[in-house]
Amino acid sequence: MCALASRIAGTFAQSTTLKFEAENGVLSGTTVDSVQSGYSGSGYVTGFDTAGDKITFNVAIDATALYDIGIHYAGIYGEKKTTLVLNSGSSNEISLPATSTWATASGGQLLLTAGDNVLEIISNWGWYLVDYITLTPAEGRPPHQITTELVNDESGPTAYKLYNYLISLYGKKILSGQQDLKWANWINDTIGKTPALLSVDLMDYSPSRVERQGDISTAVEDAIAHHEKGGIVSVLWHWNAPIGLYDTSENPWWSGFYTRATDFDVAEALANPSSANYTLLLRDIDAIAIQLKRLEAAGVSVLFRPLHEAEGGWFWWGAEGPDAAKALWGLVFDRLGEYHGLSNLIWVWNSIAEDWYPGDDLVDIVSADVYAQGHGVMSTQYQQLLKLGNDTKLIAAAEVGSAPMPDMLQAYGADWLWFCVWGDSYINNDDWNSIEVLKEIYNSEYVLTLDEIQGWATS
Ligand SMILES: [Ca+2]
Repeated sequence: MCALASRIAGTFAQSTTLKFEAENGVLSGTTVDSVQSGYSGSGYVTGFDTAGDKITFNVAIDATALYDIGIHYAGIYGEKKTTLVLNSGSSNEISLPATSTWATASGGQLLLTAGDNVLEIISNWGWYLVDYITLTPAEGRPPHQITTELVNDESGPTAYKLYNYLISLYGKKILSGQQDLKWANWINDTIGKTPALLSVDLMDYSPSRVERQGDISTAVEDAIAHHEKGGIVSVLWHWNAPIGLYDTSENPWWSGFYTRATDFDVAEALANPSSANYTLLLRDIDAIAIQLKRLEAAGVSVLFRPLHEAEGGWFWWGAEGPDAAKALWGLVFDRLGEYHGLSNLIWVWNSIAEDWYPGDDLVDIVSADVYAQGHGVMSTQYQQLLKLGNDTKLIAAAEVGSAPMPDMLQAYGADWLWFCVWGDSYINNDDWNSIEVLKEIYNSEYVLTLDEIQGWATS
């Protein structure tokens, strides 16, 4: 009875939300005010007008646990961002939407350790008011409910072999991944381990590049070589705009996947299926189909990630907003799946925002590209993707600057299925990934490398 009673008491204590008034924190470059009514306690903190202005909260915790962070704030000067830093470690950027009065923004989840913790709220965009923060022990998550069917009816045994293997790993391990064969080889030479997953770019198969530079890409050969070593292949496509490249010194033709480098209007092209520009979209998709068919013929299952980072708007396929991007996704999906009958593709979507999501029936895996230094677990993005796919879709960190630390991934329950570090100036740069840290990650039991996944395609 006694043990049970104490356990119930402990459970009760842990489920209590802890509240910390901003005005009781340690202020640096910030001040307490009370003009905006409706605040809690004796006031709120304002004056985030210079980089480094902050509030420091000293938080004592009984037992190490994951907490949901709430920030009670007023965004009366418009949409802002703040930076949340735990124990002088990795930082999280938190969105503070515009509000006319007090509201609560989610600060994501943080793993607080038993004893004293230091939480800092640092200016970032500045110009917001902070009333208090809350820390609530995170609730346990029900098991993932990953759908067993791929979205493309044409999907064959090759695609299912990979998909079923991925499902079997999800939540248990993370696949190491690297962009470009050159850098995968560099990891092997430097760390003594080879990434399980290789990502290649179909960029140089874009017809507007082939027109100018000829057939120079080796992406398909690289992918087949990795496949033949028992590896997993991911494919993205920096789709050079079909036409309308400015080709100036600031925006040369080879940067033609950027919005800034072309006047190609994807919304207009899609709205006019009889137009020359619509025909050029099909021409380009068909050119890519030829390459994907070579992979299909070689027995390669492809984690296919076209139209990546659409929501950023910096690539032309995202420049005209979510409706055009989703329509283009639908066109690529139908053309490659139904028209060309490709059976080896697993469709990887790469934007987080809900209004950009093509829908559960057009996406197999949801993913995000995250460029933040410090080997953080990208918990906020993981939680957003869980919600986006209603926890029925596998989740991948399709591009990262810094590889995530495996012990933290497990502590946070951030079940990214793979991480893939971008190439030159990220994987080989101490600011993003030191060799020492890469060795720790690549030698972790939680991280799968090429030697550890042998046989997945044949077993
Ligand atoms: Ca307050």
